[in-house]
Amino acid sequence: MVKILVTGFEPFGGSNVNPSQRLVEALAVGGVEGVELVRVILPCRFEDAGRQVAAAIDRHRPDAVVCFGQGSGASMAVERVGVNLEDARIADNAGDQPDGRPVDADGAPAYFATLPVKELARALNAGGVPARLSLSAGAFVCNHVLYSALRHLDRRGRRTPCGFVHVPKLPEQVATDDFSDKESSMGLDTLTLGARIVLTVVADHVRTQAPVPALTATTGS
Ligand code: PCA
Repeated sequence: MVKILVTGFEPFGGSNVNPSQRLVEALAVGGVEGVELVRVILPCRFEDAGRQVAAAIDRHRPDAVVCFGQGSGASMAVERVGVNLEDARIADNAGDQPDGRPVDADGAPAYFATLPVKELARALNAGGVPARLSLSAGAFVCNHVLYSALRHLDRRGRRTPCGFVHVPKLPEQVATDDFSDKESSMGLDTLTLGARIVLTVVADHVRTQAPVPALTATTGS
């Protein structure tokens, strides 16, 4: 079994639901073949979210880390980079609204996600789930979590694949009681299918990266 830490976020920005939380919960039903899931819902708060993902990494020592969060747009967005920047258009759930603050004053400017990002976007599209690559996870709490997780693994000297996927809103989040055109959305079934595809590809990636144990032990004689 490949152990994967999967995270989603609590609702934020006045919504009472977050698609990333819903899809992480939906994964529990039936699980993912060959994968031991460790599921964690993170707070949408700069002060806690990064620390909680780092603590979960230390506690569970996963083979891979896949974080999901609510984005905008019509596609799942596989993020390529986490940046050392917090710059928020809205306040987080603790009322914190940083204006150009670093995630870590002593940290590197950015980290690349270490998941097979192109393979993930390809597999999602091939599986019928609209997906794209994204060059930046923004500068809100999702980016904070991506940067914090990658920095933590780097500091611990671990090569654990780690990355982030932004997902569209749920249909019920964009439906309004007027007759205007609506924002893009993705239903929970498609979101959950997408998450399963992501985790299956990541688990295969871990299996092929894992060092093959020696068939015979050397005696040193
Ligand atoms: N999306 C926000 C934070 C929590 C979430 O689900 C973001 O894109 O930063």
